[in-house]
Amino acid sequence: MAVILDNATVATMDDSVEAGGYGLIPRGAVVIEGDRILWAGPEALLPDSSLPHHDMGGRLITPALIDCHTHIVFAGDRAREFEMRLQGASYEEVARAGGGILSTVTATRAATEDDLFAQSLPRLDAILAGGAATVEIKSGYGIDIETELRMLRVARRLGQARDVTVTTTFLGAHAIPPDYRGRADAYLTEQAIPALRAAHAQGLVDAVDAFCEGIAFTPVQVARVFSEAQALGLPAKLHAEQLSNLGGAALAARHGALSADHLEYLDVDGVQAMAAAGTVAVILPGAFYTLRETQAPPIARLRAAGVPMAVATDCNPGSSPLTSLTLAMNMACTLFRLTPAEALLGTTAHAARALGLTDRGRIAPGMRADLAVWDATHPAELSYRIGSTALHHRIVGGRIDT
Ligand code: DI6
Ligand code: FE
Repeated sequence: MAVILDNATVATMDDSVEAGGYGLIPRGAVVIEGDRILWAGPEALLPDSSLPHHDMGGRLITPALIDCHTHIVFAGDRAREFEMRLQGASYEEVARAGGGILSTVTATRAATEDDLFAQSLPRLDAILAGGAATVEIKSGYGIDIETELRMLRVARRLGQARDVTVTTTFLGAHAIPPDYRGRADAYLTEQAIPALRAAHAQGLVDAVDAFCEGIAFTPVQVARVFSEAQALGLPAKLHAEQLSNLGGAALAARHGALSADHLEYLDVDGVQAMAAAGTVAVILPGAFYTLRETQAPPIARLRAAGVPMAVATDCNPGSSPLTSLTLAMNMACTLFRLTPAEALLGTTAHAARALGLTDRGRIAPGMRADLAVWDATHPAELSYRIGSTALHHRIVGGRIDT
């Protein structure tokens, strides 16, 4: 049975937003049936106003938010490393000294599946409490076959435990384990690629990512991982140009990747390659902020080239212990000069595209009825607030009051 959500301002994020708006309908209504949107438009034009109504109390309705880049499955924390960095150690120095990602690997390997689930669930809940209904979760703190599979099982379980779509990304090429130091290719051959094959065979993988960086994997090694992903029919993503420029974004674009993420050190060639391939630029201001990075991604160039930009939390224990998408949007505006409309597009329509999902991220007929209802009158308010959320409630798969 269809229902009407009325007495609302509706930010559809429809195609007109590419021209700078929100697809805003001031006295708007949305009609949903089952898990789909049937209709959205001005209240005065409702096709059948005899259907049951839910009064939204004049609130703002947007597509439910999408966090398209997280690492929320991990054990332990890295607060001590935060202290070390504040005393002058760089992220790379901590990593080269065996801390950083590898310290989370030690904690994650030691955790049971239930423990990992219990430690990760509050992070998922925090992201959902900020208005999200789709969350991508990466592996990459196991970096051995058994623990990578365990992380991905936990990610799938998280998706079943809450009203959310979880998509999983295999990130076996995240760091080189201590026993493979100086032998990254052997690690890929003996652990990462077999782990990817096994995880894929068990239905645990939706996409494949890698960390292309001086402290991680070279472009040639990343290309090996991408070839394997391609052989399995899985889309690629890449942590690229976060700390230095290795041409990772162009490599990702050549492999038809859904997205290249971080991009602080992206150059003009990388921008052009992404534009030509339609690769989404996922902007992660939480990591920029936490690492006190000073070089911002080339937002003006990306915008001018028409590269779609997404915004995500990058929630992880090292470089971005952030569970608020609206705070990520705020940082994207204040630190990187995205407009609030671009920031919201970045956590809705463009985030969907960064995950290869075509059924969400905008309010339009046929799309999933994943909506966020906000105590706000204008969508710029979502990017404007710091440290509080205006979320009133989420509607997930058409279920009201979740
Ligand atoms: N870049 C990041 O920002 C995260 N992973 C990556 O490749 C950080 C992961 C961590 O420090 O635990
Ligand atoms: Fe990341």
